[in-house]
Amino acid sequence: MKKFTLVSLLLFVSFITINAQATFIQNIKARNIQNLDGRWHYIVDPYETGFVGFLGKKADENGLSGFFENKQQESKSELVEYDFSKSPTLNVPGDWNSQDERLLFYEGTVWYQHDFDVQIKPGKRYFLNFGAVNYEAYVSVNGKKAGTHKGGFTPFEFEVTNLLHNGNNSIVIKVNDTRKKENVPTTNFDWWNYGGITRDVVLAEMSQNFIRDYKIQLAKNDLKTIKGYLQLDQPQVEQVSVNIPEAGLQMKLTTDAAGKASFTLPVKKLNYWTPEHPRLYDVSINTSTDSVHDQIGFRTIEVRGKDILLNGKPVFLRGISLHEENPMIPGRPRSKSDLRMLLQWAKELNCNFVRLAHYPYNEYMSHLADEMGLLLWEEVPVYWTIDWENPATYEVAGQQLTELITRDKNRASVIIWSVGNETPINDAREKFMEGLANHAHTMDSTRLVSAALLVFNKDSTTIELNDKLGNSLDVVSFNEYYGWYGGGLPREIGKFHFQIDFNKPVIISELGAGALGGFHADADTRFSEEYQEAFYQNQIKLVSTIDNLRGMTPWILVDFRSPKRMNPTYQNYWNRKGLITETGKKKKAFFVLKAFYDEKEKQYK
Ligand code: GCB
Repeated sequence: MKKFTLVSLLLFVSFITINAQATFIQNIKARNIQNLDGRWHYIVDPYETGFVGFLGKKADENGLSGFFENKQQESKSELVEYDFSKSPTLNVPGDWNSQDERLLFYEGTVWYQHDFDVQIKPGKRYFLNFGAVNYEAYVSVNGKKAGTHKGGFTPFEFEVTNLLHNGNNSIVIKVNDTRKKENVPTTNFDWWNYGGITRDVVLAEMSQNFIRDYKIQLAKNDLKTIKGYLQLDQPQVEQVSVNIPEAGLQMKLTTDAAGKASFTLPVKKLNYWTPEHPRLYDVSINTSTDSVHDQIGFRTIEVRGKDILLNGKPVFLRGISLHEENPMIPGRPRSKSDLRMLLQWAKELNCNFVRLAHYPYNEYMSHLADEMGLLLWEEVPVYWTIDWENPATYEVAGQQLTELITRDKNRASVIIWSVGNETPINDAREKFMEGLANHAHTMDSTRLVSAALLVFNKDSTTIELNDKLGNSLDVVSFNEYYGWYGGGLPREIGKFHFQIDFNKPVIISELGAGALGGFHADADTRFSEEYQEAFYQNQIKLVSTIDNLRGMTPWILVDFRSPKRMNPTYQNYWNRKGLITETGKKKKAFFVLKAFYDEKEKQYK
């Protein structure tokens, strides 16, 4: 019998209440914004001197001074042991690791400071929005705390109307990217822990009441109905209109007392969004004081038996996995064109699908995928071992999922929410991840939910998938590396077969082998292009025997930096499983996968 302790009761209570509200304005880039990107001063603070006094008290809670005050020496006798104005600068957006040689392996606190001008308009409200800061952010404006945020890959925002003044203003952010057990991701992961303000920072000028959020999509599995809602910031009854002129749709609505209006619109004529014809429609939403424009594509996605149906038609997901890294910098992408380069490479592989592993990417990515015609798998960093029994960990995982779904729910390209990757099978993890899967389904019933699961050897030739988390997922996906990790050499892959205990569509979310671009040898030689090529040839034969196979996202499009890959001859801190080298050269295996995808494309025409 299980013991019912106070701890498990607390766990149970906290495990059912993920906050479904994100704290940022929908589609911030389409609002009246001032971009604060540029060169920001920075101070590396490994001992937290700018925040914690020598007797251990935190400055902000104890009225002590801290670097958030951005103090300048005022008299020649005054002691001030830092000075942002004389400190060097970093590019924002951008990680610190790739901008200062001394910081390549640095994990800890870095302070950022930036001056900016504002002309305050009476009656307006101001919101400071960050695309992402890895991992913890403490934000102050003109010496006063604006707020804090945890989670390195999703947007957050604070209202700063009362903190700003006309003319020059100063913003200071303490960023800390220390890996911690209770964080999501936790202490161990196979990618670079890029710290810093890695995405855009903008200041939005809004009216007193404004359109805070909206969703406009086809109703679940229904090509004939558009369904949606909009939510005002203040609970107020207001006249609003929603227009999609090119589809001949316009509507006048009144919000309820809570400031919300929901609607259903019968479709007259729509060109549905597909990867081949990624048609986007101009959408505008207007109130008496606010308006917002978006470009939205309309498509349905559903599972029927073993099939995935896009607009009612079976589709095979010709995919590839990605990391959000520009290998040429190398570091986090700093612009939309860096991201476009990655998606362009996926197109050259003849993909119609991309897995954005293992965390939420820059929001430009889903906009680009909408434009370029690529379906997306989006994921939260619930990766490997997580502190499964810790309610605070569950909360921050849930919050990242909420923020991701809130941000990308209007993007036609996004078809799958993934609640994690390669997590061990046990009760606490089951509860944790089931909770996340249910949360994703509740927040968005129009998309599919999946997770990259693990498979195990049932005997020396049978690979079994029987993780019961699969019951909570629409599509079962798993990672397997037979021919690279365990399971012998590429030429031995043929001895395996799969036993999949689910009657659902299957996506192989990872398979892959390492190769150093330009290193040629026979197919038994590790890290040769020939080894990787043979691996792909034999893996394609193996996975093609899976009756339910409806897609795959091999690991990975491009070599990426990882502190876990230390072989000095072949790796040198790069994970070499890319089909493309860090200088953009295609390896032999690239062409093997492309040929398979060309075939699949014909088969599913
Ligand atoms: C995996 C992980 C991925 C790693 C990859 C590898 O299973 O999901 O994050 O980078 O294997 O290269 O080992």
